[in-house]
Amino acid sequence: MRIKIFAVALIISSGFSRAAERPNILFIFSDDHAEAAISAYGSHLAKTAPTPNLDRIAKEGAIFHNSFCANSICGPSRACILTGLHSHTNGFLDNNNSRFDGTQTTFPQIIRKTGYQTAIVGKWHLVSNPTGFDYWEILPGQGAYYNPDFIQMDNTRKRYEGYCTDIITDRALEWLKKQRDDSKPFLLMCQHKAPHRNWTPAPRHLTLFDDIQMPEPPGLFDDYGGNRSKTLKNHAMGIASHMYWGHDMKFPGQQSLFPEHFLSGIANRQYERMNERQKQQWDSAYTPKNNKLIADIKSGKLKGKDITKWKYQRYIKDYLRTIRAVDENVGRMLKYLDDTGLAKNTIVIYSSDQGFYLGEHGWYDKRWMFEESLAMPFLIRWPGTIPAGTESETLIQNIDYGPTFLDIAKADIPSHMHGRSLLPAFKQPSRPPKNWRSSIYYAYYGERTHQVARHDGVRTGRHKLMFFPDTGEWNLFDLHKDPHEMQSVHANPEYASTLAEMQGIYTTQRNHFGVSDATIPRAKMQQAWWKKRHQEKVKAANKGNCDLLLIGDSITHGWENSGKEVFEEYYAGRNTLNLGFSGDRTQHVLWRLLNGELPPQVKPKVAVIMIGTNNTGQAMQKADETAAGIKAIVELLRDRRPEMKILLLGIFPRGVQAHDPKRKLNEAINALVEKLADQQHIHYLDISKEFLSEDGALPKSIMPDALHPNAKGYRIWAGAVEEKITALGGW
Ligand code: SGN
Ligand code: CA
Repeated sequence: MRIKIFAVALIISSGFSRAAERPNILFIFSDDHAEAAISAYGSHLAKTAPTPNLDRIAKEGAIFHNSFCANSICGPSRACILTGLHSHTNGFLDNNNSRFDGTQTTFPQIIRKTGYQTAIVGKWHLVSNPTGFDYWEILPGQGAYYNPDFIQMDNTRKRYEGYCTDIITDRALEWLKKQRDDSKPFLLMCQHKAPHRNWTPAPRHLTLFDDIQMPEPPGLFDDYGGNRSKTLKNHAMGIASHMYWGHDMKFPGQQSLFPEHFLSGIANRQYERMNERQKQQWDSAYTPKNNKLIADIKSGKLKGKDITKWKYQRYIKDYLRTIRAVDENVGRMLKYLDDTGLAKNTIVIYSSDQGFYLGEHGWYDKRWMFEESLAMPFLIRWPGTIPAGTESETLIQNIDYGPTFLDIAKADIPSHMHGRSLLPAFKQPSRPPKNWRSSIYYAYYGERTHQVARHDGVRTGRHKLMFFPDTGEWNLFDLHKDPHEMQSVHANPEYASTLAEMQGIYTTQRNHFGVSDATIPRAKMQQAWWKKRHQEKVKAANKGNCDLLLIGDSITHGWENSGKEVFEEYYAGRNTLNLGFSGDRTQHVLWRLLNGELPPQVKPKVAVIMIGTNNTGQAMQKADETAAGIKAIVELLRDRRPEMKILLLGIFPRGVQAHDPKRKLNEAINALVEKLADQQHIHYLDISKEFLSEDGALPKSIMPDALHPNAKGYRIWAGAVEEKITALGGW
């Protein structure tokens, strides 16, 4: 009986009692939907391709005109949303090599703990399976437009006959109808594949727009001059030169005609998935149009730039056709909310993982920090809170979504999150909230796909600064005078003070988020031994628990060599996992921890960390940057293992003499990281003195190369930390 009463009390004090007050959240999210393709944003396409259902969200709620992503590509944007963190901290930097570490704190996990029922349906694209959801059903990778497969919660796959956008909506509605627990508020993330490449329309939209010409965007024939980065012209995302006959232009089979205009090699894979009826509908829509193009080029009626214009029409119409299905399906969801009365207490948000080039700069795709792909649409309807017809200019970003949802759920926002709750921006949308940010930070980490050079930068209400590290170039844009970003004014003397000011903002933002080489997770897979060791460590970690975790570089690695005997004596009996890797810098440790060396079953009592001397030795990286790298490691461990004690060791002294510059640099790092200790979970110990002679020299008899301890050195080390480790681990 007593137990029962206790349980009821617990329910009342946690999520249950708040269920009624807390609104549901319907988050409708698409893939690559540019603002220009939502008529509420009022672009050149608004009249020819209206989106009435999306516009309805804006009309009954708010539209945000300065909404941006933090990294303009799929997986990374989604990871930013889930974690409230910039890419370098959530670890999902790019689509090619990243795997989302779902053991980190995400907003769905927290919101679920506070009593929300959570579900996600559709595109996920984060490699690992979703965590924090009561229900999920996701597309594998990019997913398919026709007759798509979905990964089920038991890891099996299920194929649904039909068109992807319709099916994702069906599945989301099905969940609402059959699985929703109406004693709880819900978070439903309905995430479309459309309008992602290869822009395959639904059967019912195959001839939509056939009888009209879509307006062309500014900059369709951009020449990449205007003092902009020389990397621009290396792109592989041009409408003129990088469209495939099959995949993009929807011609059947493998064409090889007119190779100066069309690439061959990738067929239309969606066609291959279609059933006979779908193929017939497809062929009857496309064949006449396709035949006409070939005839027109052959006869000389169409040549040069006109062919590019034709390609733009084919591209933009298919893209907008896929959006027509999105819009209709958003209409279905809104109708369901209306019909059931849920609309009143449900926040509806429409957004997309990033924007997209619809021919601006001659491009399709995204990645660049130029407006069209930096911008993320953001429409929100919140009856009773956001006045209908609100237009907001506040600078918002995808890292804000998580904190916002948590705030809506009346949950605490973890202090490590980079983003901020948008609630103040919703409540007083006419102007930016007090103390709001005046600039956003953006970073793209580079990938071979489409050959966009890595770059990062900041954007204020008026200016945009970009930095391209591979070429050392700065670009500066005045968005008021040059909204299409055709001219970089970084070298224009009239903008000298603006450049200096923007560079100051850039440095401040990077410092604020701790961005530098030391914090951007990095693998060393090109080194065979490192790759092998990493794989072995992942395997060892997956075998079972460990009680003592050692994290570091060659000095920690050395417990397996010069320190072996001492290790046997002190640590072998403590179920120890050694994650020391020769040559590693903070960024490599971060990568390893994010990529399998700390699986869920490893729950050490104590982690001993010593890292940073290679940031000094190999790069002479600034003390505050290396310290930020160490802090990032500590924060990652605090997030993943809140119960674990951390013993952070000051970096050992290096260099024979006390005044050795590298020694000094290590000391400066130590002075900064010492402050991380809270004496509760994080403890700091500097045992440098144990190694040094009275005059501060580092004796060869302990560290023969003035960097790595010998057996004697390892004995000194073990002796000096033993008391602390024993106390922390309760051994
Ligand atoms: C695929 C596309 C690219 C696109 C990336 C990233 N090629 O690789 O054009 O840039 O996805 O898109 S395709 O052959 O599959 O069409 S993202 O939305 O996942 O970021
Ligand atoms: Ca995308």
